Amino acid sequence: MTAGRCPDWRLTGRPWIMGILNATPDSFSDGGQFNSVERAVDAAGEMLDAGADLIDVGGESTRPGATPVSQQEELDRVIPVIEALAERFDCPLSVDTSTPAVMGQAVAAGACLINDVRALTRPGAVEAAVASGASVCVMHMRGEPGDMAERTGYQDVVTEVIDFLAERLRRLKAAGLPPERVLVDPGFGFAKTAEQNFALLRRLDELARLDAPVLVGMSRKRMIGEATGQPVDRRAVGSAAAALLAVERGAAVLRVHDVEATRDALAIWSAMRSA
Ligand code: PT1
Repeated sequence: MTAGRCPDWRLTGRPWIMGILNATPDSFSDGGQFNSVERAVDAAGEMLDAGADLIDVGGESTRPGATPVSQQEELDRVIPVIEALAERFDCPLSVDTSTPAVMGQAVAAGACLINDVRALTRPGAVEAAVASGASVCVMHMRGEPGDMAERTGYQDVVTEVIDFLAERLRRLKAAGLPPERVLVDPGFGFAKTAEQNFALLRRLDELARLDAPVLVGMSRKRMIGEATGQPVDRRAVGSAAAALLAVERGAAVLRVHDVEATRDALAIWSAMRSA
């Protein structure tokens, strides 16, 4: 029920599908607490039925322009959902947080992966993650969701992202986190223009040469909208296509909303590979 059931991300022969579960008020609240937890459990069940390998639970929106939430609010949103999911399903669970106290409690409640868009840079985050025994995913971004949209000046976005993640890997290794417990993520849509996001996608194989599995999250993001001209609710096909291009370049985990579309795209990839 705890970090013990965390899978070894390297030993699976195929990419993993991580289903996104937003435990934010806009997603699941029009009744009381119990009602919103039940609806989150139902949504997770649907994603698992559709082929998700793990579920990522987040209580803080980190999309561009989002405002921060308090630690207590984050705990109130996320912990009851993780507890309910751990009781109900035996799939691995991930917690999307940058807050040390949330990391510790989420792992105690059943999460085996800490997914931190701030790459464990908050005070106490590295220590909390190491002590938890869980795996961690460290992601590249600049600034905060509220101001990151303006911070897109790079010499070479791909090199800078790789250098940043390599440095975080060294830091985590020094802090005592075994390499098999760390994943890296280029942070699509975090302080990057659409052009920069697609450069990162095209050159993802360079990132995949780091000593860690690569997680990617492009699902329904603005980069998909800019390329397809589609609104956010019609980006499943574009997102699945982007996920497949990432897999072809070495991505190990796909963080997605549209699990069925992603599963079918991966089935084509697997069929081709085994032919
Ligand atoms: C991500 C990610 C995440 N994305 C990881 N965790 C979000 N590891 C939340 C847009 O451009 O990529 N990797 N947790 C969601 N954040 C965004 C960012 C949502 C940009 C939308 C956009 O539309």
